[in-house]
Amino acid sequence: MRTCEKWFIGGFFLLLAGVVSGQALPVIDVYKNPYCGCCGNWIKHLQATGFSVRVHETSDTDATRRQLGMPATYASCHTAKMTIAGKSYLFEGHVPAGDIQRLLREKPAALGLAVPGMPAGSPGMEVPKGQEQPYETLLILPDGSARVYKRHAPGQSQ
Ligand SMILES: [Cu+2]
Repeated sequence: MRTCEKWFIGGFFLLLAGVVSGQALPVIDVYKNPYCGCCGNWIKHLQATGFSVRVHETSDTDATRRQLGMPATYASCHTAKMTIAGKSYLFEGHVPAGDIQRLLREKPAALGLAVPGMPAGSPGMEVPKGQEQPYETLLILPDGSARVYKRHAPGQSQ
């Protein structure tokens, strides 16, 4: 086999692996205000990681958050929902895709993840270097309490 053929076949399988792993990531339903720019940037961040996103526009994100069951204490600009194997998780705010992937692996007994507020430097909230703030991704437990799931240092949004 000539080298170029090997490269071609190798490339094909890499592409196939990419497609398969992309499809393995579940769909995330995102509820956001139509005028929210940083919500749109967070959606792009999810898509770049391989998640499929369905966007639902709402003029009242507080009401949507309440309906979905995310406690208002952890509020941010958008709420998302993902269902895997009959189990649903909620994501509030600018949660890094890497934390969602970890949740998919660990499947904890939890309501979901939240990054309350809109910390500068979180995915979708990109700011010039040096202006990022540290933030935490919280694991929201079924009783509504929270524990730190991941600490994010300034400059590493993932
Ligand atoms: Cu935001």
